[in-house]
Amino acid sequence: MIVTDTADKIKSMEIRGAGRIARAAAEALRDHALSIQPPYTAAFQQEMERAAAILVATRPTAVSLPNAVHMVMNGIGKATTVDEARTGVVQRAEHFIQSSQHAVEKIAEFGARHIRNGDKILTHCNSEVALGCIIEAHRSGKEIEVFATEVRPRNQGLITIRTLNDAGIKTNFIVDSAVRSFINEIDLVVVGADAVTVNGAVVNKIGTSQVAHTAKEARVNMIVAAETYKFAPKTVIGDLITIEERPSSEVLPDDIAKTLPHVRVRNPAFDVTPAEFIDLIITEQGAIPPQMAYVIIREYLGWDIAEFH
Ligand code: RI2
Repeated sequence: MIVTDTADKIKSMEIRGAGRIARAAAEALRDHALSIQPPYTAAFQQEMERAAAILVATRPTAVSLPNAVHMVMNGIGKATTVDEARTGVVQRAEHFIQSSQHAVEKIAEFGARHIRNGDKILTHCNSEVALGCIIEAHRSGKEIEVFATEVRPRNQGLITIRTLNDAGIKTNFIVDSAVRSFINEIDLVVVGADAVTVNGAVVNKIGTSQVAHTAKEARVNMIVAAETYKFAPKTVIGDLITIEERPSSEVLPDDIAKTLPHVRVRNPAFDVTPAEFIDLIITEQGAIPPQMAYVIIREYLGWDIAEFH
């Protein structure tokens, strides 16, 4: 079944990156809506809610995932027939996928303008929007050089350096712990986001906050590329972002771990960078200071506080 298949791929990180998992979930809901034949609207809704719950449960941190699912499920609205409900879901899913792709392009365009000719840019992890900004700057003729971290334990830095290499961008590949050694060569840090909270804190791949601290100490600006659907509506009512802790085997092979009974491997996949470490967040609606996250949540995500009760 398409939903469990997509859910498994998101869980195993075969599909990864906050934007990509959101689009994959929208696609899975659309295809599921088209494949089921429930006898009445309530049964359709129930089955779609079951599928939505499976998708949302895959990875807890990237808020793009529940935001996308919420937007698609809103398509059922007040439908009175199964056909109407199905059409609503399909239309919302298509709309989300298209507007997500459009947002990635817009952010690349805006973000590239923050990159100057001759800049050396540091990026951490593999973010399609952060890379979009860097590649667009290169395409527009700016001579730039990138430092990309390895990103233990899943080594997403490898995907980043392949993409940069394919784009013909001069790139340095460094281990995560070498950031401080190179920070004085860096002009700008550009990263993505899995979630942005109402106070402008950015949740992103583990190590991002260390990069941010290092950059601040060296007076290097850090910008975050994040579509509006990466902003977390429920942080307005006090919800916290759950930081996913992934299997210990990603850090230390099980055969070694079992010889070390007193050692517990910790593997949080994300960390939190407070707003004061971030110069700007670039969204498809333009750049905002992180402290303005609330405006994005209220104006662009369309969440009504009443929905939370
Ligand atoms: P885009 C990724 O999470 C990284 O933390 C990356 O910075 C973030 O999602 C945003 O990625 P993971 O799936 O949406 O690698 O910008 O755990 O591609």
